[in-house]
Amino acid sequence: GMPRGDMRMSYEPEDSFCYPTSMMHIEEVCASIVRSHRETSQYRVEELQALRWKLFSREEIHAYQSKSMDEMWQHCALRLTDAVQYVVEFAKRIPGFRQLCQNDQIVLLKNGSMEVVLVRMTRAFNTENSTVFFDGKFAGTELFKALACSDLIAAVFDFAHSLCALRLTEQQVALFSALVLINSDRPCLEERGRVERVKKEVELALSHTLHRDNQEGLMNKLYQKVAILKSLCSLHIEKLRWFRQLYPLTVHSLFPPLYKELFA
Ligand code: MHQ
Repeated sequence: GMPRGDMRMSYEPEDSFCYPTSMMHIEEVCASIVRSHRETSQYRVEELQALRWKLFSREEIHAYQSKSMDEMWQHCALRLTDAVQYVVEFAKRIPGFRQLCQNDQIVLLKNGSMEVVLVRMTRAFNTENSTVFFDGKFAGTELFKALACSDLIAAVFDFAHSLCALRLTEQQVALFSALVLINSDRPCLEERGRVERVKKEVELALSHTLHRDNQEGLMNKLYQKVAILKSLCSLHIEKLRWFRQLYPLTVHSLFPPLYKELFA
């Protein structure tokens, strides 16, 4: 199952996050989320920037395209799971997340971790040639041909393009990622009110940052992206169901447990 051992957090008084909202407090929430993002971001932006012209050769692309469908799915599931693991770590460090009940923590991660991976993808995306950092180099959509879900891949790349166009700072990416995770509209939350309270804090932190950056107009644009993220993640789940019907044993025996737990 979900690494419950991992998810179980030391006891903290439950009102540790409901002191009155003051400017000082919001600054602290901002700083804490930005730090958590930095510490769990898997790759630093400067690192990714430096590698952005390191492309796969024709031969390498061909090798990926020649993989069998189940082999390529397994490979991508592994890469995605690595990325998701960093997002789980990020979530645990969002002020208030660890104080939510375990059910709600899992609900938020099941619904939001892939969405945050896609938000983080913008840091690893080169808009000039539509490539993404994958396995140490930059890859275009054609490299993922063997997955046989070109519609999903095209939609994910389109999304990366449109989110990159907003030119978010690292701070804005951090706070937007937190807002995507702490979504009190997710089905099956047990203590929706508490999630709502944490969400309000994160929302305040994001709007505070946008105000400081003189970019309040971004808030609406970001909320538009939330809807697209939701549809991309449903498409991912739909593709996984389709794949599992074709290759049940691959999913059962070879996919990472965390990937199955969150998405299957
Ligand atoms: C992260 C690093 C990172 C890691 C993995 C159908 C299916 C199973 C998968 C990257 C979709 C294929 C992912 C690996 C493809 C869209 C997935 C496979 C930021 C995100 C990033 C770059 C992931 C982006 C999405 C990728 C390429 O820090």
